[in-house]
Amino acid sequence: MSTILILIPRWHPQVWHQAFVKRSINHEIRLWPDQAGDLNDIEYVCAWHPPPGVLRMLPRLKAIFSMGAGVEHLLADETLPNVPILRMTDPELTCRMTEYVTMNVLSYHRRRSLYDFQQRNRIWKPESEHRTSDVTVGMMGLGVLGLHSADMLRQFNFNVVGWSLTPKQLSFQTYHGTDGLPRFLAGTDILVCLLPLTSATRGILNLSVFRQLSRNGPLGGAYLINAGRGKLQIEADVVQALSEGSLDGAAMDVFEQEPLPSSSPLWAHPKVTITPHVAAGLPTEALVDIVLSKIEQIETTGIVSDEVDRKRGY
Ligand code: NDP
Ligand code: OXD
Repeated sequence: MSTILILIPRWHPQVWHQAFVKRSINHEIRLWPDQAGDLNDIEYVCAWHPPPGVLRMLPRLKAIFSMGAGVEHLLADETLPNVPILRMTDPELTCRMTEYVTMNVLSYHRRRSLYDFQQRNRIWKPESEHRTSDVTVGMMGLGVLGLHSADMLRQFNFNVVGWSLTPKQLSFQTYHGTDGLPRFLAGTDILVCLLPLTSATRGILNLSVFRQLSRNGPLGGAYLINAGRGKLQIEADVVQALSEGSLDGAAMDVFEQEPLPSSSPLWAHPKVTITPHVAAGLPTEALVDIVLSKIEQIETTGIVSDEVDRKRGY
């Protein structure tokens, strides 16, 4: 039996508490802050944007679970204790992200917003057709999520190119590092961002990057799909790029500030598609099961999987 603390002040802690209690008869479940009990008991923490300083108050902590794949919300705490950080990876979560990416790439490829507009205005006007192989999708981030999305898009026969920090040997064209970025961007019609937020990637989706995208492809412009993190993008630059034509559309699941303030010009922008950070959302029970099986693995085998490299920041 282990003692697990739920530390997710931004979500609905009671819902999570109930889900954990229901599915883990072998564990004692505590809830931050009111039902945390004696902090000396806590062995595992499930955290999402924990208040800085709380985790260092847990002397018997064995591991910290990020309740998402991203971990910047944990690494921001300078007092983080030196125990393994496990991030959320799971085949279902990966498939959810691939659905989101594929849905938006297909929307741009099949001119969804144009035909929606035409329907609303009773216009019958077929556009010229093009093949998926004529469209280049540039995948920023070739990790768990980026690679799975890339594979799916290649099944549709899109021309996929990729960009990562380190070199890769894959069956499609890849680029890496700052030196490889301009060549990666120059051929890209639809830019998909599945990067983690680190000091190197913050603000990477900016006007200079948008202006380097290809605008000569069959879509007649360039498109952005960002489901990585909001602080990867400069939102004022997205708006500027859309008005000057460096971008023709943007599908955004994540934002500099979440919830996206009602004053944001993105809400009403005709070329922007907004979802409220749900690209790879899973039901609470599914996430609880993932954590519980990882705890079981640690307790029975000592193996810690999906551990974050703190130096890299992801
Ligand atoms: P991974 O850690 O598996 O992959 C990260 C990828 O980004 C790697 O290919 C890595 O390169 C690349 N990368 C990191 N830093 C740089 C850099 N400075 N320059 C170029 N490439 C870089 O992450 P996942 O695929 O699992 O997830 C990616 C992100 O997606 C998460 O961090 C999270 O922020 C976001 N996310 C969003 C969700 C949502 O619902 N909106 C849900 C889940 C995740 P290399 O391979 O060389 O190491
Ligand atoms: C994640 C997320 O990081 O949902 O998993 O954003």
